[in-house]
Amino acid sequence: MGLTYEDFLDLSYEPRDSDLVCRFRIDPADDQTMESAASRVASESSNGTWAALDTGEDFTDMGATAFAIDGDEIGVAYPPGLFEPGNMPQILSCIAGNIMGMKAVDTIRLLDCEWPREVVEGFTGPGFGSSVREEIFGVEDRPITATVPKPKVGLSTKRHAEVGYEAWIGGLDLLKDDENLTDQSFNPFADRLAESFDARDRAQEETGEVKSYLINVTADTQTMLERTDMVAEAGGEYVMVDVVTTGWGAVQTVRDRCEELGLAIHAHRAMHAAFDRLPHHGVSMRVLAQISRLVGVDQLHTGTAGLGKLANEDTVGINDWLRSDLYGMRDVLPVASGGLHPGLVPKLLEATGPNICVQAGGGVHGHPEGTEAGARALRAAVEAAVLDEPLEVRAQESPELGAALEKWGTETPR
Ligand code: RUB
Ligand code: CA
Repeated sequence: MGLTYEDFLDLSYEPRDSDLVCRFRIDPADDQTMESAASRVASESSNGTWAALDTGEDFTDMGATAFAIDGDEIGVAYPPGLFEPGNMPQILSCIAGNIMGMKAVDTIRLLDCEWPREVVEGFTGPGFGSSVREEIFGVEDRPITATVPKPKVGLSTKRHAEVGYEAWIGGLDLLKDDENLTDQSFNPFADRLAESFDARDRAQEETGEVKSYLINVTADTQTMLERTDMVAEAGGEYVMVDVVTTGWGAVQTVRDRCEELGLAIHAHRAMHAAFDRLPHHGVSMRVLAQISRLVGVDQLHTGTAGLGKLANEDTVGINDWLRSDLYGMRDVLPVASGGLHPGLVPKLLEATGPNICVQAGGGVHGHPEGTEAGARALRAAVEAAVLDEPLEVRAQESPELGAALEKWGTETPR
């Protein structure tokens, strides 16, 4: 009758289709074997504890099973009844909760999940996904483009909106706030919202193209909802949320409000590296991306396939997962960002394909002739790359692209 660690290890178990299957990389503590550590992972992440327990008759077994050990990786299967439908924080309190600090392992990393239909169907998923390209911008054949004003924060509201205007008329689709810009006194949210949409309207009129703005609503949940309402009222198409720092439950709440208002969500992943940077511990970016899709963001930063300034885990594999079949759930548009400039665009699109958002900050505003020219250069690079036209050829008709190539070449920035 007693429930002990051994009850959670069964290497002959074959996961059922309805199980949530997780793959972990573990390094057992000195006094543990792979087997004993694996059984403790399955126990602590489901219904076990360190003491042997008498379970009694009215116990409904919600135990996980460590069913595979392969080198330093283990497989654990969870019965779907363990999870509250549609509650991402609760799921993570199981599969990425106490086990992350358990003494039985020196390190543990959640590498990958296979999400069964029963769990997936508890979530709404993205409202738009990569259809934002067509549904918002009417663009089918090329990546959409975005820029984030630099310096990162500190620009006045007026200057921020001017930079946006220059980027839009230079040919970019999206202006994006930086992750640490919200509602500071040098650039208050309400003023930025009003002035940026004014500038957006002018840019749309002048260019005849659809333009949009990713304004950062990140805050406590109640404030995020108020800001989301303000964005809808101002005629916006998107909100931007720092999904990791905000927390997944709050993202789910914002997602519901966005459904009512018809808004899309741009997910910035600031702080993801606290979970995914060390290869032996934490939660992989792959899993963070899976969570993002389930809770329903439409666009997510997934890195630059190694071309930019930041360390990236398997951008291409993650992007493939974001587009893969998931019981009819919409996909997520990957955003490539962080140290990009026009000269890197062909290599980027070779790695990722065109169904992405290409985002550059310094690689637009650092152009020798300023933001508008930088925007023209990035747009020209994107248009050439989708046609497989060499950038030097396109530069003959785009002096702005020529100047960008002269300044930055085609190399990763240091
Ligand atoms: C981009 C920038 C973004 C990063 C975040 O600016 O600072 O916050 O994209 O990284 P720049 P990631 O183009 O000047 O580097 O997209 O990898 O999450
Ligand atoms: Ca170190």
